This record gives sequence, C-alpha cells and structure tokens, in this order.
Amino acid sequence: MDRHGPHNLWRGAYDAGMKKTYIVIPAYNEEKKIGDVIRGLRGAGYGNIVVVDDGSMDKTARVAERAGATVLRHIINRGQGAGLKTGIEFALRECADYIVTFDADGQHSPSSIKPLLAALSNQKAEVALGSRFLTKDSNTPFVRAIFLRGGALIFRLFYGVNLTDSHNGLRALTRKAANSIDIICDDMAHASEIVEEIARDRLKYVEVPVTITYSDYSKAKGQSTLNSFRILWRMLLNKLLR
Ligand SMILES: Nc1nc2c(ncn2[C@@H]2O[C@H](COP(=O)(O)OP(=O)(O)O)[C@@H](O)[C@H]2O)c(=O)[nH]1
Ligand SMILES: [Mg+2]
Repeated sequence: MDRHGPHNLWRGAYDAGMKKTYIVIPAYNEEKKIGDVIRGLRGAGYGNIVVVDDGSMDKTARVAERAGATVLRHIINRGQGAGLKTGIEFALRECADYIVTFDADGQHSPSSIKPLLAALSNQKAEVALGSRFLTKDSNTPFVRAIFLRGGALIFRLFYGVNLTDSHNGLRALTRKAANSIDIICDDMAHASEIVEEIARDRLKYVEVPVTITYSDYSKAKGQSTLNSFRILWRMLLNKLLR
C-alpha cells in the first residue's frame, strides 16, 4: 500500500459534537464518477476523505487525489472488503471518532451521512447501517431486492440481528465498533462479517433510511445477480457448516 494526497490540507468540518469523522471509499475503476463523489462530499463539509484504490486499471487514484482525497493504493485488486479494511485501519490511525463507509460509484448521497452520524450520537449506537428499504421511493431492481431481503432474513434467523437491508455500503461506525470489527473476507462478503461482529460483541446497532440511486452506470458496473447469489449462498454455508 502506498499513500498520497493532501489529507492534511483541509480538515473538513462535520460537527457531530466536534467528533472527527472520516469517510472511507473503496474504489475499483471508478475514474468516471469518483471526482464528483469527492467534490459532493467536500461540498457537504466532509474533509477527511480516504479513497482506497484497489489496483484500478484506470485513473481512479489520480482523479481522487486531484479532487482532494487521501488516496491509499493496493498494487493488485483484492476486493471491496480488503479496501474497506485498509481505509478503516488508516482512519483509526488518524484518530477518527466516527468512520463512514461510502461507495465511489455515485449511488450514495452525502446528505445521508448526517442522519447516520446523528443515530450514533443521539441513540448511543455503535453502528448505524443504511437501509434502502426504509425509504418510500426505493427504486431497487426487483431481483436485487429479493437477494438483499433474503440476506436480511438470514441475519435475523442465524444472528438475531434485525435488519431490512443486508448489503448496504453506506454505514457509520464509532471508533469502538471499527476497532472490534475485523474484516477478514477480502471480497463482498464483508457485510455479513460486520453483522457477525455486531452479534458477537453485542454492539448496539440502528438502521437509518438512505436513498441508493440506481443509474445505468451503477447497474452496468455493479454486482451481478450471479454474484449476489454467491454471496447469499456463502452466508448460508458459512453458518450451516460451522
Ligand atoms: N476496493 C475495492 N472496491 C471495489 C471493488 N469492486 C467494487 N468496489 C467498490 O465498492 C463499491 C460498491 O461496488 P459495486 O460493484 O457498485 O457494488 P453494488 O453497488 O453492491 O452493486 C464501489 O465504490 C466500487 O468501486 C474491488 O474489487 N475493490
Ligand atoms: Mg454500486
């Protein structure tokens, strides 16, 4: 991993009781969107933005750096879970109080962050998880919705964690939660690891309505139905074979 970027130049000013908030963005081949995503976050007042460029073959790192993020790089592509782990470890070393995970492809909105952080501070939660199914205007494609709901059912049955959305990359963690959540799976299965840790360490969690935007870009580039099926299947096998 190497590290570039002007992360010390502009410490942004989200004031959740003067807590230091870091936004961690795992990114893979997102040169088309990452610049706007970072500018949107900075415009909303978030200055501590860490992009983990996971061996992208395009200009993701350069575009992110120019837009004002700190960029960490994996020299090979390891997967979204590995990207999150690298970014979270960095934010902890920088003494973050709160860590928000955010996607690089424009599906997440900066305006969702404030309610997530408010849930941590007002409800004394350790983990605030975004849910696309708590908003009225969810435009989630039908098949994707079935897999996400299926995942949530598995979490409820096997871990006793009650969620409506099982794989939402938009979430906020306190420092304590980020320290205790150990992401081992490099790939997309990290969402179930987070839920396992919530159950094991009895971390207080809340779900917060967030809007996930589906564009032609995000649908073409995002996870396939086959991959959603694989993740769901692995969640079941992990639990049943243990
Ligand atoms: N670090 C890393 N990030 C990835 C990888 N694949 C996707 N991402 C990022 O993870 C986020 C969500 O990925 P995406 O494929 O859009 O998943 P979906 O929204 O669930 O369909 C985006 O910010 C991607 O750029 C990867 O291999 N490594
Ligand atoms: Mg996406």
